[in-house]
Amino acid sequence: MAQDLFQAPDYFGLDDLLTEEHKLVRDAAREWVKREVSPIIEDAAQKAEFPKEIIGGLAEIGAFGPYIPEEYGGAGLDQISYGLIMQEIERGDSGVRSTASVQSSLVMYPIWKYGTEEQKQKFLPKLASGEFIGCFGLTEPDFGSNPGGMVTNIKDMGDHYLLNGAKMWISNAPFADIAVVWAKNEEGRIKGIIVERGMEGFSTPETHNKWSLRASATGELIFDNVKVPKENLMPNKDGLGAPLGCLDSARYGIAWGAIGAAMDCYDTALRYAKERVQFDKPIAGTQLQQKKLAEMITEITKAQLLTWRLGVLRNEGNATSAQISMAKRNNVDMALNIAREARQILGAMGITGEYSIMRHMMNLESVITYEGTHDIHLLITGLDITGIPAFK
Ligand code: TGC
Ligand code: FAD
Repeated sequence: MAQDLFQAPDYFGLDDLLTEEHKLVRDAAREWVKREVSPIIEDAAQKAEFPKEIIGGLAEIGAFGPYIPEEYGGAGLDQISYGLIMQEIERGDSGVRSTASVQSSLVMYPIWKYGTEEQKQKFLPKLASGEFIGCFGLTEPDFGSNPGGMVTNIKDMGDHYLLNGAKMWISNAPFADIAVVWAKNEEGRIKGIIVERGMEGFSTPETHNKWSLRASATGELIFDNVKVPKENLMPNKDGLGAPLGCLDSARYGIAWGAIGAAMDCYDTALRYAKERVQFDKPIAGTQLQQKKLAEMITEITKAQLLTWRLGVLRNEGNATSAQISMAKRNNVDMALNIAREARQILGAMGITGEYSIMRHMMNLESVITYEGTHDIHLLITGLDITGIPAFK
């Protein structure tokens, strides 16, 4: 990939809304991405490999459990710092941000919120340091947008649970040390249970041939009569609201992350358009390319403001799930549109790995689908404003 010359756009002076701590956290993440992610990410994506060598660095910049209390190994930061870290990581690559999102919001968050004190002590510090990597199993072959229909199940066998079923499309699965798995008990109630690599009957085959999120490892979770100790059940919340609560936190991080991908595409396209001469002048001097660039910075700015406000609401504990859905949906769609337009500005160069745009564009096709599809988030807004569910 060409040298990383990224300069973050801030058209409405959003930095003035950030504290010194926010800026320090963001700048540390930004520098780390430039130094450790940009030089290797194109190669990792081409090879379809998650670059495990960056796990320690992710932990060091606080990307694993940014808002988890320090007593459990987390960074103890607020929600805006969490968002800014996700923005900077996804500026590098959505697949790397996925690993951080899953670890923080889909593995550490449920253990912190729904787990026992023993589970928190056993798992959270190791997850925060990157010694353990986790994954989150909700989606099943026949239940994607409708996870409430899941068939994966646990049976109480007295001294342990017997777990059967399968999950698919699971980020981090192929190398995860633990999996937070959602399964129904005999009464049909959804429970969260921690499954550890090495348990007999538990396997994690990798999903190959992805054209998207290639630097993230995706796989299945297969449970064939897995004996899970009773102490691995998370007792403090059940029902579909338990996994959906984790998704609120992850979707919030994605809303920020998508801005990072959009900023990188815009910044790359702006620089290229100023340098690329056709018909004896830079293409940035043509009305058509200016229209694209001007619309990009307008959309990025709107998303930045929306998301900063959402962060304030999250810090106050007042953000609703529907507000998070709106931000996730808007920002990912915005980023994908910008990636498509930016790629055109680069002409043929835009399809190469010399520039990050095509990789962002392909990654965002997953981001617009996972953690609730573009359609599902629209229906969540529809339900919120009308009071009538239109899913079924
Ligand atoms: P519904 O009847 O509406 O709700 C069931 C229960 O859940 C509660 N609830 C929520 N709780 C917390 N946060 C939310 N966002 C919540 N939304 C709903 C609700 O109050 C109710 O509670 P209770 O106590 O009454 O039982 O459920 P439904 O079956 O009609 O489905 C609603 C729907 C479609 C919105 C939901 O199922 C949904 O969001 N579907 C999308 C599935 C999804 O997002 N899957 C993501 C899988 S994980 C993933 O993609 C990770 S990618 C990670 C990466 O690599 O970055
Ligand atoms: P479906 O639910 O089959 O949807 C297909 C289409 O139908 C979509 O366009 C959808 O919007 C539309 N649709 C569905 N229902 C309705 C409706 N009621 N009204 C109108 N339209 C509807 N899951 C995990 O649990 N953990 C993970 O770590 C994870 N990581 C992922 C990583 C990647 C790279 C990808 C691609 C997915 C990942 N997922 C993960 C799964 C992801 O959450 C699901 O793919 C997503 O929720 C959609 O489910 P589905 O693919 O089965 O699509």
